[in-house]
Amino acid sequence: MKNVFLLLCLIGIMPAINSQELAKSPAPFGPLPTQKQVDWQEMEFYAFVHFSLNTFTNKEWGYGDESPQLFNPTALDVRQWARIVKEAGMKGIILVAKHHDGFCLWPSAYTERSVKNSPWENGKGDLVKELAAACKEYNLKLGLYLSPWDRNNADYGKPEYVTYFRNQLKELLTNYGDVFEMWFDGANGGDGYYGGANETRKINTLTYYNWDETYKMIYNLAPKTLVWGVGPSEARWIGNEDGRAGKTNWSLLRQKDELAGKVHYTEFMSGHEDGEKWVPGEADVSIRPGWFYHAVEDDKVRSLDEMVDIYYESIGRNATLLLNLPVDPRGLVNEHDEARLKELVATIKSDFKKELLAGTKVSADNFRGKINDFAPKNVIDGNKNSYWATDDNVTKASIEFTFKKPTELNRILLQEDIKLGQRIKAFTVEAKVDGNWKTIATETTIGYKRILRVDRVKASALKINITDAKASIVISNIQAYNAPTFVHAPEIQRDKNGLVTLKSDTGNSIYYTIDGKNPSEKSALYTVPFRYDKAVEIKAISRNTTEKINSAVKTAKYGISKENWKIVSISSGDLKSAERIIDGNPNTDWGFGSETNKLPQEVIIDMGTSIKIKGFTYVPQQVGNNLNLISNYEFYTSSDNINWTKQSEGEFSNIKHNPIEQVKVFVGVQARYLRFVATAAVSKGQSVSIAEINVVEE
Ligand code: FUL
Repeated sequence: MKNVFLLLCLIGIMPAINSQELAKSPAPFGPLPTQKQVDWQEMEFYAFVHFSLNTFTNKEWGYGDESPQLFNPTALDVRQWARIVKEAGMKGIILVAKHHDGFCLWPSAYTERSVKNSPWENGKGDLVKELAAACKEYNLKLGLYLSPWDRNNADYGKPEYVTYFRNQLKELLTNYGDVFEMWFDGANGGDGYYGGANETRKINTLTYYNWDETYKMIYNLAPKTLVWGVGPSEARWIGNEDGRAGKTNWSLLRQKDELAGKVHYTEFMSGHEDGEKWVPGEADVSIRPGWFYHAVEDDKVRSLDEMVDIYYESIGRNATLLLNLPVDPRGLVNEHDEARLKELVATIKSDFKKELLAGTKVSADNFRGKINDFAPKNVIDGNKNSYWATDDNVTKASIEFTFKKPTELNRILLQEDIKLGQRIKAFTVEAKVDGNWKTIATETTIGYKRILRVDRVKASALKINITDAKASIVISNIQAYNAPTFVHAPEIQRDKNGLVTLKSDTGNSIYYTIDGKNPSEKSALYTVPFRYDKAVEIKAISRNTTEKINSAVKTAKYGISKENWKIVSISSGDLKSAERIIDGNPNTDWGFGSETNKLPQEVIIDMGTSIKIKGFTYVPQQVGNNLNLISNYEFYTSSDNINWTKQSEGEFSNIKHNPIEQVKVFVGVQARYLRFVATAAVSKGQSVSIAEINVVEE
């Protein structure tokens, strides 16, 4: 008998240890991801491309009446997009195949509003097809955005439109190979062209599209496609368009409540600890303020500082990162965006250059079984399928890493094995510095991936204490790194009177230029605020003088200062307080007085002198929960405060979810007086507020 056992062991049929020593794997806990969701989460970083009629009309949302003839890229090259995305280490591209204005980037059989009626490739082109081929060539996955809202379609709001929408979905899911993600945006219903009706159409997003049926159809046609957004989706919006997840981020959601309209989108940042379904977060953000390309934003590409924060606050907080590269009217990813993306990738690469825990001695105060199956050292073996697991019911435990010699570190990366559920509710990190344990982080969830940025410590040992979990602990990976010191670029502010203040992290020096040249440590050293009231481009860097490292360059462009600006009249409230509209500080705002709910409201500004302007900007209120946003406006100029000319009117598209400075340009005009009228608010019965009005000088 003994011989038979040995023989079976030798040929590998039976394990060579007796069954009592063999521990059972931990049972899965709570809602679990499907394999599709696990594969998707492992993609981590992928690109978004917004490119459509809006690129040519300079809008964020088209009304639906724009001519397809305007779609005319001169040098469109999808292989350039794919190359840039691939080089950045991203794993796929989600293309906006149809945005809210209804224009289709593929020759849909169900509408004339598509590339087939554009001059591009003489109407023979199919952008979805071209991109699908480029993705294949570069080994990237293709995802598609089909806007459920269609401001062009005459049937929008009727059952016929839902059939149309599904027909288009069918086209996209069957003609272009695998689609890894289908994106359904939450903006639905409102005013639009609607086949010439030019009216407002409200629909109930929860019921109108009959999502259950629509999803059934999708899964029948394309079971590999993960569906994002509205409806019973498999991944959720992160609740903002800044690309930032909550520090606490559960991949769970009370989706039943959500589908009953009981969840506010701000809850998406953290998900729900008690959610009944696995619906992980995807953080979406554009590399510049708008989703579509606007030339005026060429110098407003998000700073490297911001991009690095976004990376750590999305991928580093258990979300995926969907980064938008707005393709420009040539049909190319713009060079400003490509340059910033490269800087981001270089920074992240150098942050994670050398892993430090791999050679350490690992121990834990608890692990299941007596052999290696679930031993603590599994977290440093580089195998994502092996893990450290505690005995059932052990929800508090510590894992310790001892370095061969004291080691400097400032990044810690942790991963749960999500196939068994998301379990950890709280943990702390301790470092042994000069023989004493010091707590360097106190945190909440981990999930698929959590990355902590901590102050650099020189530690002889590192300890992770799981202090609370829903079930036994299952951690597949823990790493540590010593990222190079990141020097934050300085802040540049100029007030109404032209007083310039530069700020940087304590201990750093600031150098600046006002002649447009890039500053270095040889440029002027900033010591105290200085006055500069003329039009100027200020460029500044921070320098960590100990390590001799400079930050990226921060640029701020100003027209002449607002020193001579005055509020001439305001439709409600007092003139003095309304000065906040022109005080040069976006963090102070003016809310229209008592009878505020009544629109329109308006302000008249005297710039003190006549200048040539080609646009204005409205900075919405930045501070607070209710931003009192203006959705529609009229803008007039005058040289005498008597005769006014309307220069622009329209909507601040997408301001609700992306409350950034709104830039509106028009044909250059000489003006001294400005009249800004708020004609509609984002929420009905809401007061409106203005943080700042600026002009775009010619
Ligand atoms: C939003 C849309 O309204 C924007 O235009 C953009 O497409 C963004 C990604 O989603 O809600």
